[in-house]
Amino acid sequence: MTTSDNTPESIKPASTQGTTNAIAIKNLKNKRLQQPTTDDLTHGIINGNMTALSRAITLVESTNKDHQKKAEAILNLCLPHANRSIRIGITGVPGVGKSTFIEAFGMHLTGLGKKVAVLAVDPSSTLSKGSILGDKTRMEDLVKNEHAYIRPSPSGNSLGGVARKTRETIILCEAAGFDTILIETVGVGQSETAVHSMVDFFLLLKLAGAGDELQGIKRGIMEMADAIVINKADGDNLKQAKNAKAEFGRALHLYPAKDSGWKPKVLLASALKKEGISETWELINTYWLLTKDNGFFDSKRKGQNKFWMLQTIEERLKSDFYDNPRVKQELDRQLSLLDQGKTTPFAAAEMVLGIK
Ligand SMILES: Nc1nc2c(ncn2[C@@H]2O[C@H](COP(=O)(O)OP(=O)(O)OP(=O)(O)O)[C@@H](O)[C@H]2O)c(=O)[nH]1
Ligand SMILES: [Mg+2]
Repeated sequence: MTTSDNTPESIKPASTQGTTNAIAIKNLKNKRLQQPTTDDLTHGIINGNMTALSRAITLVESTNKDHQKKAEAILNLCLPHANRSIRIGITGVPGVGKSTFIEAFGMHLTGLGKKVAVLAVDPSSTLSKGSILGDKTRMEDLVKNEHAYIRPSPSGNSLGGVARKTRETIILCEAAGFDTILIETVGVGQSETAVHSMVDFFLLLKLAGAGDELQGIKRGIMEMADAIVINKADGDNLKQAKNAKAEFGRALHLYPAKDSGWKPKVLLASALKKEGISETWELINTYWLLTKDNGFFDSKRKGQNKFWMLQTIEERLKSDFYDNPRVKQELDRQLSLLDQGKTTPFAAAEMVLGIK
């Protein structure tokens, strides 16, 4: 069908209608005009505007190159306003009560006048695009609290990528005035190591009565913990929880002393009954005072910055290398030669690495 026929304007397909087109273009232009600039977003964040914060985090999470550039600019401008916070990692197996605990803990903190941001590093979201904080239902009050900000975990194809996004999101939240950052992760895999390298204090939630194997907790995670909170210490479970507290206390004594000069502690809590919540905060405060005083707090953050810089370089080198079309081609060729027994893994690797 041509557009030079005599069909009345009103029944022509939308794409050929002059007036509709003009309106569409105008709308598009308006929409572009409405897109805030990086300066707008930065200004908004620093003034505590939650919409600006959410938009900037969306840019951080985007894989679009333009968005990433914008995100970088915003991060640079926000950096001088960040850092004034305490970052707390909370880990534990599924069902231990992390979300319930964060709800109670977050409400307690906002009650003390704190501004609380809740983020997550969720290894499962890299596969299923799901989200650890999908269950916002467990944070009913905190979700509605104007001094709290809850952001579901970003998705991505590598834990490194997801962790980087979370780290950058921490900076944005701090610039927006959040002074307490809670980062939730499931304590069953690699993610808690990533979270450990971005927090000041690492809290492990455990259950009484379930063996370590059953709880899927590796010894390494116990060693990383600055505190172990035995949750669900209520009802029939209380006696068992008290026993577990004594047992974990003894176990922690066996670990080597930490550089922080801090001796990890064990506490009992019932997130459901909101017990042990204020005690947990007091404990973290004691840690903060100690490590601020002995210089560990600041030196740990500096160490983490170096770690993330090197991590970023590594990630970039790897992705640049594998994205190179000539590398892809040579890789395929060498894999097939290897398959046919015509080369060795080392010779094949050398050939691929030799691509410039
Ligand atoms: N009795 C008791 N139940 C609790 C307590 N804390 C949490 N629960 C219950 O335990 C279940 C799991 O709690 P969640 O807060 O969703 O646990 P989670 O660790 O966030 O779980 P995932 O998000 O799946 O990793 C829920 O049914 C809670 O009501 C507690 O202190 N006492
Ligand atoms: Mg949860």
